[in-house]
Amino acid sequence: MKPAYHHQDVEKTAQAYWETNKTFKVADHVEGKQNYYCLSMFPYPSGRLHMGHVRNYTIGDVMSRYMTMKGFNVLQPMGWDAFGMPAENAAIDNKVSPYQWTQKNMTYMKNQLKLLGFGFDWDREIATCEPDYYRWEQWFFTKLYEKGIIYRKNGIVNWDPIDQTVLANEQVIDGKGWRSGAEVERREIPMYYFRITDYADELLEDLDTLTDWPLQVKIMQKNWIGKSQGMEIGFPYEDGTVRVFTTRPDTLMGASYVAVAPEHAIAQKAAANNPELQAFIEECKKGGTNEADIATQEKKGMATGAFVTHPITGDQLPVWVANYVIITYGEGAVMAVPAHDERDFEFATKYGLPIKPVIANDAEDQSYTTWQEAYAEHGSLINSGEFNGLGFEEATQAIAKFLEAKDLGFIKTQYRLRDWGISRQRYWGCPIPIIHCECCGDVPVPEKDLPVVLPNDLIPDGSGNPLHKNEAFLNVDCPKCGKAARRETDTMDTFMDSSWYYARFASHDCNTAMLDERAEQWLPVDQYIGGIEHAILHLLYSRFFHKLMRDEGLLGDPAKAPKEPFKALLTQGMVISPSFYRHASTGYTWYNLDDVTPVVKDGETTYILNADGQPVIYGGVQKMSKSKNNGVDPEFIINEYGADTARLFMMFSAPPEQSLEWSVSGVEGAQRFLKRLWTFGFEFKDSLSEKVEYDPADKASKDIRRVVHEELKKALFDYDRYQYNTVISACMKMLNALGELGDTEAAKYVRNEGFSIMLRLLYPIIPHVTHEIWSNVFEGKIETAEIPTVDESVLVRDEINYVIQVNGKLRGEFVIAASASKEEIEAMALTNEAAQRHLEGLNIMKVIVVPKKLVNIVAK
Ligand code: ANZ
Ligand code: ZN
Repeated sequence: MKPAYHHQDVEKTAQAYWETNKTFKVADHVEGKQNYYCLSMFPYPSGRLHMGHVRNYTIGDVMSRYMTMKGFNVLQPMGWDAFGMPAENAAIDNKVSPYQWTQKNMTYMKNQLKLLGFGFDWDREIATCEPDYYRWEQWFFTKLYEKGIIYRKNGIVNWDPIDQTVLANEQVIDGKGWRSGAEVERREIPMYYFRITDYADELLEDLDTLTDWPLQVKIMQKNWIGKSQGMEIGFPYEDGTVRVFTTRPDTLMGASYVAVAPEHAIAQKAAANNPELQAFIEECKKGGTNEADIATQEKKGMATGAFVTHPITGDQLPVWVANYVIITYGEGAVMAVPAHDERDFEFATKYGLPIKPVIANDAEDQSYTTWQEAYAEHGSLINSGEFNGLGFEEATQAIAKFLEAKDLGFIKTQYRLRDWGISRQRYWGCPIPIIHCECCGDVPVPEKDLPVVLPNDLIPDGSGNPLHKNEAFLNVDCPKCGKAARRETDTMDTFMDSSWYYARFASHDCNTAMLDERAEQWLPVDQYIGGIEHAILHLLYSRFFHKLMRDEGLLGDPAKAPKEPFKALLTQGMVISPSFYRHASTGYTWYNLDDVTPVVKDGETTYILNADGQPVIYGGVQKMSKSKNNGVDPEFIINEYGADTARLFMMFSAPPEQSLEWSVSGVEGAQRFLKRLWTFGFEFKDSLSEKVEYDPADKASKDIRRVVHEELKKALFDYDRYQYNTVISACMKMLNALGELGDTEAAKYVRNEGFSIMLRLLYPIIPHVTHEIWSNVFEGKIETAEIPTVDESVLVRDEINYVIQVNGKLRGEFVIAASASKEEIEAMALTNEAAQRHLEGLNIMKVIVVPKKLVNIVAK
């Protein structure tokens, strides 16, 4: 009797087999096999997997299983990015510790990952909130602190004056604290910074070595690093010099004032006896630290009353405080050239400051009353005295020479990239291993005292970091002088935790060092897979960490270690789905697809809510998200249709890098294919295991065999370029072709061979059902089967189709043996009935044979 396809049973059996046989446990070295490291970005343990995870990890799993079948020793690990803010928020809401909440989520999500059949080596599981892991992060911190790569300085944070706490950028909504609603202030506090700017050039240059990364990601990294060639120019005044950074030194003669950031020393000094200026500076500090907001806000400023001297003309230029100048970029001051800089133009127009054009402008109207006309590309200099007529390059050189002689300027490269501030004024993170001593200052925790363990049982209440009130954590003796001292309560940016986990997977259980020689064996990661949302920060910080670890000697000889952590990168597209909403008093209310029914009337589709029968508005197809309530719960899909269906649907509906639109009919279609596959396997179960001889004389079977190998050839090509959707269509064609086989010996042979090829091609994508079918009809286990190879001899056709043209027009066709001679082909064409009809009454002038394609008969 043929069993029916019950996905629950099939998936349970396969998963149990993998578990018992430790199928995905990987040794660090296997004789005769090359290592291959396939890594998917580890998730934040938010509670449940979403479809984005399912897609990401399915792609990784398909790659890993495919590479295993190709004979590689494949590492595919998984872990948890387990520190972070959501756990603190959940703790506040549910009165459980972030640790408990996170643990519960990890357990739940691990089970979900298992239900999806992903072949992770769970023995290497990492959770960043465990001391075994973060201990080494702390150790590395102390090393880098001693080297000076980590240093302490004041940084600016968002301060919520009501909750008395520091807010992350995403907790500032329209300039107000997300919980308190209080107007957020900018505050300066001491923080720890990584000197990532020391590596800016290397991070930029090595992008060129990443030939298997999406161009788009490399461009984003490049822009983020933002290398600008320019000049630092000094504007002297009685107490010193205001330094500015400019990318347009050629416009120096057009500088009509100097604008400084509110935090700039000259502004602070001027404000000391100017209450109005003081108030303005305070005003500027409101509204958070987000740079995009700073750039787009209305330009505001106030004169300081101070003047500086123009380094060439000697003119006195007023110094203004301006809200568009950022203290953390360049020198925190700009030479304002209103004729040629949009922001300066807006500001000068508003406050009546002079606008002096110094670059020749093509525009007809030279009045400079609006920005568009003032704008100039590089051009030749005007109104610039001795520099008139020079172009950008010459002017830059000449001005540099002039200023260098007076020690008031030099050519400089500036990066947009800032040093990376890693202090977070939060509880649920890796403690910064520093002890503050009144006598000795900041003392790094000695290696023997690591890890600094974060107490697991605190429950934050929204009023700041609970470590502040935790005496047991706070009080410690100074490692240097032994006097009573205090622990740092800030924790590390969670981007630090995720910057080196890829390396730790290799040395996951090493308790004597951060990494050991196994990291050398596995790195770089051969294939990294994750969302485009990590294109900038996560990838940049990981690349940076990699270089730091290399320079620390943690990856073997630094001269020989790989320069980059991730050889190839794939950024998977979004999972999108229709959205529906209604206007509500507080904005929008979003409704799930499941709660909505389409109504088609006069060819137009509208939607009603099932609950009340009233209309809802179609919001278009959007990225699945909680906020739009348009998500589909993977667990529901697994229960209802099975993991294989979910995996097949995801891989079939779009190539990995494109967005994938959720569709119930698509999911159902995927399941139907699985059932056909299943039915076919069990229908021919007995004949598939029969040993039979192939007979090439059986033409019908031979043709089908050729189709199988043709499709196999395409599928293998597509596997290597990650086009899994077309791999699947090739398999569908194979199954159709195999269905047409007869009952001869040769047919049985071809069915046997073809079905085995097809199952192996599908195994990486739908491992459960192929496991079960294989176990029933073939010998051994599919897990140890090799990827099928194309038999080129099967592809050789022994008959060829020709078309016949008479005077260039298509008139007929015929089939002839591939071995036929030119004469035989001509004869066949000329005797063809259809051709003869068109040749009646004509004289044949010439017969042209294009091999394997056509015969053209020229006649008059
Ligand atoms: C004069 C000038 C004339 C400028 C002109 C531009 C156009 P990038 O290319 O991004 O490096 N700038 C310098 N420091 C700043 C700060 N702390 N806050 C805000 N703006 C600052 O930008 C460099 C340009 O940004 C510099 O060149 C400076 O304005 C401004 F026709 O100087 B420029
Ligand atoms: Zn001390």
